[in-house]
Amino acid sequence: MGILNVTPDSFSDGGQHFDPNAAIQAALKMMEEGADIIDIGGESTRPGSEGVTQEEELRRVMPVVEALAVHQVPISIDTAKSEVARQALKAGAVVVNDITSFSDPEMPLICAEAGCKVCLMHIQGTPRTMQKHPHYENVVEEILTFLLVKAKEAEQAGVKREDIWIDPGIGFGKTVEHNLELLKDLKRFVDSGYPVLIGTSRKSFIGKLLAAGDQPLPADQRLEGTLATQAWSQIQGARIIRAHDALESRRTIDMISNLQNA
Ligand code: 9MG
Repeated sequence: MGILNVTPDSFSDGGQHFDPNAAIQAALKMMEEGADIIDIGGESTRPGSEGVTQEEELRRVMPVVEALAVHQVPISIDTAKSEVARQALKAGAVVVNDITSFSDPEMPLICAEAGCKVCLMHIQGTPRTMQKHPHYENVVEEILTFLLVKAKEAEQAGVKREDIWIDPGIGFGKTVEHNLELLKDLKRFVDSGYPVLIGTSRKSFIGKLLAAGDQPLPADQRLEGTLATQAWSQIQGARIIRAHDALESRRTIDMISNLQNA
């Protein structure tokens, strides 16, 4: 899943694709490089970021969704707003990536009616507050239980079981140790039977773990760390890898698949 942030301020590529034409070209390039689907987001989820209005989010994403639909690109809409999801689905999106797991009460029905895939992600707090003091008694148990409850709710609203993906939400209200525990025990999520999506690309825990001295590794130097976490996740059974660097991630995934199938 190639990442396309149509925002002025996302954490590692903010502003790069803010112009719709640049965004469309970037998405087409990721498809050429091996992405299977493009995740389009118009609201930054960077730690500390503020939300945007529905109007602004629609203004950012819809021209890109519409253009990519014409190019037959499989589109995931990264939004927590049901109206943004509704319009994107109408324009051709096939996945709703909701980092709040249906905080908008209209979202389940809209997804059920559209018959789209849905990614339910765990977040503690909101992007503005999530990294203040993340706390869990047992991070793996709590997040797995949360996701299973949300998946049941989605099914009760009419989303088909096979259309539900789950995602522990690496970096969303988690310390470095929480992220490592979740990745180490990823099989627990895979064993639920729901396809698992994992998003580690360029995230700050990689920068912190690979820090040079007391300076975290900057986002543009986190590729190797990212690919290591993606390979690990694939080996544990994750099915969807959310990535900025489509070419490098595709090659890593294909190499692991070759080894798995040998
Ligand atoms: C939007 N977004 C940013 N990081 C993400 C992650 O790890 N998972 C999902 N589903 N969405 C994410």
